[in-house]
Amino acid sequence: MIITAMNSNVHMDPALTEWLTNEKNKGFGARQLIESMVKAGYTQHHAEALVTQAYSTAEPQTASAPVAAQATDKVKQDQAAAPNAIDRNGHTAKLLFSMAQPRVTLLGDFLGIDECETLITHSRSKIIQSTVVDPETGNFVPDGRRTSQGTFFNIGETPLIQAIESRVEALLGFSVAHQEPLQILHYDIGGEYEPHFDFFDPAVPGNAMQLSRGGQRIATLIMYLNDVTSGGATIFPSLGLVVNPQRGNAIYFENTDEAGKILASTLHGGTPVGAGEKWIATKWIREGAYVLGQLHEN
Ligand code: PD2
Ligand code: ZN
Repeated sequence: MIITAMNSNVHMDPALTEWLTNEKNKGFGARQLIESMVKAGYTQHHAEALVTQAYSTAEPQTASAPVAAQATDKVKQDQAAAPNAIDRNGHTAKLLFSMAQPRVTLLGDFLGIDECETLITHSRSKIIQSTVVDPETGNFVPDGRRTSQGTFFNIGETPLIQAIESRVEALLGFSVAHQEPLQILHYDIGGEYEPHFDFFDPAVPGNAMQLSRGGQRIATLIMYLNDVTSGGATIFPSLGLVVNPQRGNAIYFENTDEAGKILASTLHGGTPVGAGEKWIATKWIREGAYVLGQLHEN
Protein backbone atom coordinates (compact mmCIF):
# COMPACT_ATOMS: atom_id res chain seq x y z
CA MET A 1 0.00 0.00 0.00
CA ILE A 2 1.69 3.20 -1.13
CA ILE A 3 0.13 6.53 -0.32
CA THR A 4 2.50 9.38 -1.01
CA ALA A 5 0.37 12.50 -1.11
CA MET A 6 0.24 13.72 2.49
CA ASN A 7 -1.27 17.16 1.99
CA SER A 8 -3.08 18.64 4.97
CA ASN A 9 -4.39 21.53 2.83
CA VAL A 10 -6.35 19.34 0.40
CA HIS A 11 -10.00 20.41 -0.04
CA MET A 12 -12.19 17.81 1.70
CA ASP A 13 -15.88 18.01 0.89
CA PRO A 14 -17.99 16.85 3.87
CA ALA A 15 -19.92 14.45 1.61
CA LEU A 16 -16.69 12.83 0.51
CA THR A 17 -15.47 12.65 4.10
CA GLU A 18 -18.69 10.86 5.07
CA TRP A 19 -18.48 8.46 2.12
CA LEU A 20 -14.82 7.66 2.71
CA THR A 21 -15.50 7.09 6.41
CA ASN A 22 -18.37 4.73 5.63
CA GLU A 23 -16.33 2.81 3.06
CA LYS A 24 -13.45 2.52 5.50
CA ASN A 25 -15.81 1.22 8.19
CA LYS A 26 -17.17 -1.35 5.74
CA GLY A 27 -13.63 -2.67 5.41
CA PHE A 28 -12.58 -1.23 2.07
CA GLY A 29 -8.83 -0.64 1.86
CA ALA A 30 -7.32 2.67 0.85
CA ARG A 31 -6.15 1.24 -2.48
CA GLN A 32 -9.70 0.15 -3.43
CA LEU A 33 -11.07 3.58 -2.53
CA ILE A 34 -8.41 5.33 -4.58
CA GLU A 35 -9.20 3.07 -7.55
CA SER A 36 -12.93 3.84 -7.26
CA MET A 37 -12.26 7.56 -7.15
CA VAL A 38 -9.89 7.47 -10.14
CA LYS A 39 -12.55 5.56 -12.08
CA ALA A 40 -15.00 8.28 -11.09
CA GLY A 41 -12.80 11.01 -12.61
CA TYR A 42 -10.43 12.06 -9.85
CA THR A 43 -6.73 12.28 -10.68
CA GLN A 44 -4.55 9.66 -8.96
CA HIS A 45 -2.84 12.40 -6.97
CA HIS A 46 -6.10 14.02 -5.83
CA ALA A 47 -7.66 10.66 -4.89
CA GLU A 48 -4.57 9.66 -2.88
CA ALA A 49 -4.57 12.97 -1.04
CA LEU A 50 -8.27 12.70 -0.14
CA VAL A 51 -8.05 9.07 0.95
CA THR A 52 -4.91 9.75 2.99
CA GLN A 53 -6.66 12.59 4.77
CA ALA A 54 -9.75 10.50 5.42
CA TYR A 55 -7.69 7.66 6.85
CA SER A 56 -5.88 10.01 9.18
CA THR A 57 -9.04 11.74 10.52
CA ALA A 58 -12.11 9.52 10.04
CA GLU A 59 -13.80 8.14 13.17
CA PRO A 60 -15.98 4.99 12.96
CA GLN A 61 -19.70 5.71 13.25
CA THR A 62 -22.18 3.38 14.95
CA ALA A 63 -25.95 3.68 15.51
CA SER A 64 -27.33 2.89 18.97
CA ALA A 65 -30.26 0.45 19.38
CA PRO A 66 -32.77 3.18 20.49
CA VAL A 67 -31.86 5.30 17.48
CA ALA A 68 -32.39 2.30 15.17
CA ALA A 69 -35.82 1.57 16.77
CA GLN A 70 -36.93 5.18 16.35
CA ALA A 71 -35.87 5.10 12.72
CA THR A 72 -37.91 1.91 12.18
CA ASP A 73 -41.02 3.51 13.73
CA LYS A 74 -40.63 6.53 11.50
CA VAL A 75 -40.40 4.37 8.37
CA LYS A 76 -43.52 2.42 9.44
CA GLN A 77 -45.55 5.61 9.96
CA ASP A 78 -44.39 7.15 6.70
CA GLN A 79 -45.06 3.96 4.74
CA ALA A 80 -48.58 3.41 6.05
CA ALA A 81 -49.66 6.65 4.44
CA ALA A 82 -47.51 6.42 1.33
CA PRO A 83 -49.16 5.44 -1.98
CA ASN A 84 -47.60 2.56 -3.94
CA ALA A 85 -48.09 4.32 -7.27
CA ILE A 86 -48.16 7.91 -8.49
CA ASP A 87 -50.79 9.11 -10.92
CA ARG A 88 -50.21 12.42 -12.71
CA ASN A 89 -51.87 13.73 -15.86
CA GLY A 90 -53.32 10.33 -16.66
CA HIS A 91 -50.04 8.41 -16.33
CA THR A 92 -49.54 5.99 -13.44
CA ALA A 93 -46.05 4.88 -12.40
CA LYS A 94 -45.58 2.18 -9.76
CA LEU A 95 -43.31 2.83 -6.77
CA LEU A 96 -41.34 -0.42 -6.59
CA PHE A 97 -38.48 0.47 -4.26
CA SER A 98 -37.26 3.49 -2.38
CA MET A 99 -34.60 4.57 0.06
CA ALA A 100 -34.03 7.92 1.70
CA GLN A 101 -30.29 8.60 1.95
CA PRO A 102 -29.31 8.91 -0.76
CA ARG A 103 -32.81 9.23 -2.25
CA VAL A 104 -33.26 6.32 -4.69
CA THR A 105 -36.60 5.26 -6.17
CA LEU A 106 -37.40 2.52 -8.66
CA LEU A 107 -40.44 3.35 -10.79
CA GLY A 108 -42.42 0.74 -12.72
CA ASP A 109 -44.25 1.56 -15.96
CA PHE A 110 -42.59 4.94 -16.24
CA LEU A 111 -42.57 4.40 -20.02
CA GLY A 112 -44.99 2.35 -22.09
CA ILE A 113 -43.86 -0.50 -24.36
CA ASP A 114 -44.62 1.49 -27.53
CA GLU A 115 -42.72 4.50 -26.18
CA CYS A 116 -39.64 2.34 -25.52
CA GLU A 117 -39.82 0.83 -29.01
CA THR A 118 -40.18 4.24 -30.68
CA LEU A 119 -37.17 5.67 -28.81
CA ILE A 120 -35.03 2.70 -29.88
CA THR A 121 -36.23 2.82 -33.51
CA HIS A 122 -35.51 6.55 -33.81
CA SER A 123 -32.05 6.22 -32.24
CA ARG A 124 -30.60 3.10 -33.83
CA SER A 125 -29.18 4.85 -36.91
CA LYS A 126 -27.96 7.93 -34.99
CA ILE A 127 -25.87 6.49 -32.14
CA ILE A 128 -22.14 7.23 -31.92
CA GLN A 129 -19.38 6.39 -29.44
CA SER A 130 -20.06 7.77 -25.93
CA THR A 131 -17.69 10.19 -24.21
CA VAL A 132 -16.93 11.41 -20.67
CA VAL A 133 -15.86 14.80 -19.34
CA ASP A 134 -12.05 15.02 -19.13
CA PRO A 135 -11.31 15.94 -15.48
CA GLU A 136 -8.48 18.29 -16.47
CA THR A 137 -9.79 20.05 -19.60
CA GLY A 138 -13.56 19.64 -19.47
CA ASN A 139 -13.56 18.36 -23.06
CA PHE A 140 -15.66 15.35 -24.04
CA VAL A 141 -13.39 12.41 -24.70
CA PRO A 142 -13.95 8.70 -25.44
CA ASP A 143 -12.99 6.52 -22.48
CA GLY A 144 -12.62 2.75 -22.13
CA ARG A 145 -14.64 2.94 -18.91
CA ARG A 146 -17.76 3.94 -20.86
CA THR A 147 -18.21 1.62 -23.85
CA SER A 148 -21.68 2.57 -25.01
CA GLN A 149 -22.97 4.44 -28.05
CA GLY A 150 -25.41 7.28 -27.65
CA THR A 151 -27.44 10.07 -29.14
CA PHE A 152 -29.60 12.95 -27.91
CA PHE A 153 -33.06 14.26 -28.61
CA ASN A 154 -33.44 18.03 -28.38
CA ILE A 155 -35.83 19.34 -25.74
CA GLY A 156 -39.38 18.91 -27.10
CA GLU A 157 -38.05 17.49 -30.39
CA THR A 158 -41.05 15.21 -31.03
CA PRO A 159 -44.47 14.77 -29.39
CA LEU A 160 -43.10 11.67 -27.60
CA ILE A 161 -40.09 13.58 -26.23
CA GLN A 162 -42.44 16.36 -25.10
CA ALA A 163 -44.63 13.78 -23.36
CA ILE A 164 -41.66 12.25 -21.54
CA GLU A 165 -40.35 15.66 -20.46
CA SER A 166 -43.80 16.64 -19.17
CA ARG A 167 -43.97 13.31 -17.32
CA VAL A 168 -40.62 13.96 -15.65
CA GLU A 169 -41.97 17.34 -14.59
CA ALA A 170 -45.29 15.95 -13.33
CA LEU A 171 -43.96 12.85 -11.55
CA LEU A 172 -40.61 14.08 -10.28
CA GLY A 173 -41.28 17.80 -9.97
CA PHE A 174 -38.52 19.22 -12.18
CA SER A 175 -39.63 21.71 -14.80
CA VAL A 176 -38.45 21.17 -18.38
CA ALA A 177 -36.11 24.17 -18.01
CA HIS A 178 -34.04 22.20 -15.47
CA GLN A 179 -33.83 19.07 -17.65
CA GLU A 180 -30.89 18.24 -19.90
CA PRO A 181 -31.83 16.90 -23.34
CA LEU A 182 -32.86 13.23 -23.29
CA GLN A 183 -29.95 10.93 -23.98
CA ILE A 184 -30.35 7.45 -25.48
CA LEU A 185 -27.62 4.90 -24.81
CA HIS A 186 -26.97 1.50 -26.33
CA TYR A 187 -24.67 -1.21 -24.99
CA ASP A 188 -23.59 -4.28 -26.97
CA ILE A 189 -22.37 -7.47 -25.31
CA GLY A 190 -19.50 -6.45 -22.99
CA GLY A 191 -20.57 -2.79 -23.04
CA GLU A 192 -20.49 -1.12 -19.65
CA TYR A 193 -20.20 2.14 -17.75
CA GLU A 194 -17.79 1.70 -14.86
CA PRO A 195 -18.73 3.23 -11.47
CA HIS A 196 -18.75 7.03 -11.54
CA PHE A 197 -20.61 10.02 -10.16
CA ASP A 198 -23.17 11.95 -12.17
CA PHE A 199 -22.60 15.11 -10.10
CA PHE A 200 -19.79 17.46 -11.05
CA ASP A 201 -17.32 17.76 -8.19
CA PRO A 202 -16.45 21.48 -8.03
CA ALA A 203 -12.93 20.52 -6.89
CA VAL A 204 -12.25 18.88 -10.30
CA PRO A 205 -11.00 21.59 -12.70
CA GLY A 206 -12.58 20.10 -15.84
CA ASN A 207 -16.07 20.38 -14.31
CA ALA A 208 -16.15 24.19 -14.28
CA MET A 209 -17.62 24.47 -17.77
CA GLN A 210 -20.38 21.97 -17.00
CA LEU A 211 -21.21 23.71 -13.71
CA SER A 212 -21.54 27.03 -15.54
CA ARG A 213 -24.37 25.58 -17.65
CA GLY A 214 -27.12 25.24 -15.07
CA GLY A 215 -25.23 24.38 -11.92
CA GLN A 216 -25.02 21.02 -10.24
CA ARG A 217 -26.58 17.85 -11.67
CA ILE A 218 -28.85 17.22 -8.72
CA ALA A 219 -30.73 14.13 -9.95
CA THR A 220 -30.62 11.34 -12.52
CA LEU A 221 -33.39 9.29 -14.11
CA ILE A 222 -32.36 6.18 -16.04
CA MET A 223 -35.21 4.64 -18.08
CA TYR A 224 -34.81 1.06 -19.29
CA LEU A 225 -36.01 0.62 -22.87
CA ASN A 226 -35.61 -3.14 -23.23
CA ASP A 227 -35.24 -6.35 -21.22
CA VAL A 228 -31.63 -7.52 -21.17
CA THR A 229 -30.98 -11.27 -21.29
CA SER A 230 -28.10 -11.12 -18.79
CA GLY A 231 -25.97 -8.41 -17.19
CA GLY A 232 -26.46 -4.71 -17.84
CA ALA A 233 -27.59 -3.91 -14.29
CA THR A 234 -27.25 -0.46 -12.78
CA ILE A 235 -25.23 -0.90 -9.60
CA PHE A 236 -24.55 1.32 -6.58
CA PRO A 237 -21.42 -0.25 -5.03
CA SER A 238 -21.50 1.84 -1.85
CA LEU A 239 -25.14 0.88 -1.22
CA GLY A 240 -24.87 -2.78 -2.23
CA LEU A 241 -27.76 -2.08 -4.61
CA VAL A 242 -28.26 -3.81 -7.98
CA VAL A 243 -31.08 -2.76 -10.33
CA ASN A 244 -31.74 -5.12 -13.21
CA PRO A 245 -32.96 -3.50 -16.41
CA GLN A 246 -36.61 -4.12 -17.20
CA ARG A 247 -38.43 -2.44 -20.06
CA GLY A 248 -40.47 0.58 -18.95
CA ASN A 249 -38.93 0.78 -15.47
CA ALA A 250 -36.85 3.78 -14.40
CA ILE A 251 -34.40 4.28 -11.56
CA TYR A 252 -34.38 7.77 -10.06
CA PHE A 253 -31.70 9.01 -7.67
CA GLU A 254 -30.62 12.31 -6.19
CA ASN A 255 -26.94 13.14 -6.45
CA THR A 256 -27.13 15.82 -3.75
CA ASP A 257 -28.90 16.12 -0.39
CA GLU A 258 -31.50 18.74 0.60
CA ALA A 259 -28.72 21.23 1.31
CA GLY A 260 -27.24 20.72 -2.15
CA LYS A 261 -24.25 18.78 -0.83
CA ILE A 262 -22.88 16.23 -3.29
CA LEU A 263 -23.33 12.64 -2.13
CA ALA A 264 -20.42 10.31 -2.77
CA SER A 265 -22.70 7.39 -1.82
CA THR A 266 -24.38 7.82 -5.25
CA LEU A 267 -21.38 6.15 -6.92
CA HIS A 268 -23.03 3.99 -9.60
CA GLY A 269 -22.29 2.15 -12.82
CA GLY A 270 -23.72 -0.03 -15.57
CA THR A 271 -22.36 -3.59 -15.50
CA PRO A 272 -21.25 -5.31 -18.72
CA VAL A 273 -24.03 -6.76 -20.85
CA GLY A 274 -23.63 -10.54 -20.84
CA ALA A 275 -26.14 -11.50 -23.52
CA GLY A 276 -28.46 -9.47 -25.73
CA GLU A 277 -28.19 -5.69 -25.87
CA LYS A 278 -29.18 -2.85 -23.56
CA TRP A 279 -30.98 0.39 -24.37
CA ILE A 280 -31.61 3.16 -21.85
CA ALA A 281 -32.77 6.76 -21.89
CA THR A 282 -31.22 9.14 -19.36
CA LYS A 283 -32.54 12.46 -18.02
CA TRP A 284 -30.22 14.52 -15.88
CA ILE A 285 -31.63 17.34 -13.80
CA ARG A 286 -29.79 20.59 -13.01
CA GLU A 287 -30.21 22.79 -9.96
CA GLY A 288 -30.74 25.81 -12.24
CA ALA A 289 -32.07 26.29 -15.76
CA TYR A 290 -29.98 24.18 -18.15
CA VAL A 291 -27.98 26.11 -20.72
CA LEU A 292 -27.37 24.09 -23.86
CA GLY A 293 -23.70 24.15 -24.92
CA GLN A 294 -22.24 23.74 -28.38
CA LEU A 295 -20.93 20.35 -27.41
CA HIS A 296 -22.60 17.86 -25.21
CA GLU A 297 -21.50 14.42 -24.23
CA ASN A 298 -22.93 11.24 -25.68
O1 PD2 B 1 -26.47 2.20 -18.16
C1 PD2 B 1 -26.56 2.33 -16.95
O2 PD2 B 1 -27.12 1.50 -16.24
C2 PD2 B 1 -25.94 3.53 -16.36
C3 PD2 B 1 -25.30 3.39 -15.17
C4 PD2 B 1 -24.73 4.51 -14.62
C5 PD2 B 1 -26.01 4.77 -16.96
C6 PD2 B 1 -25.43 5.85 -16.32
N1 PD2 B 1 -24.81 5.72 -15.16
C7 PD2 B 1 -25.49 7.22 -16.86
O3 PD2 B 1 -25.96 7.36 -18.01
O4 PD2 B 1 -25.10 8.16 -16.15
ZN1 ZN C 1 -24.28 7.72 -14.30
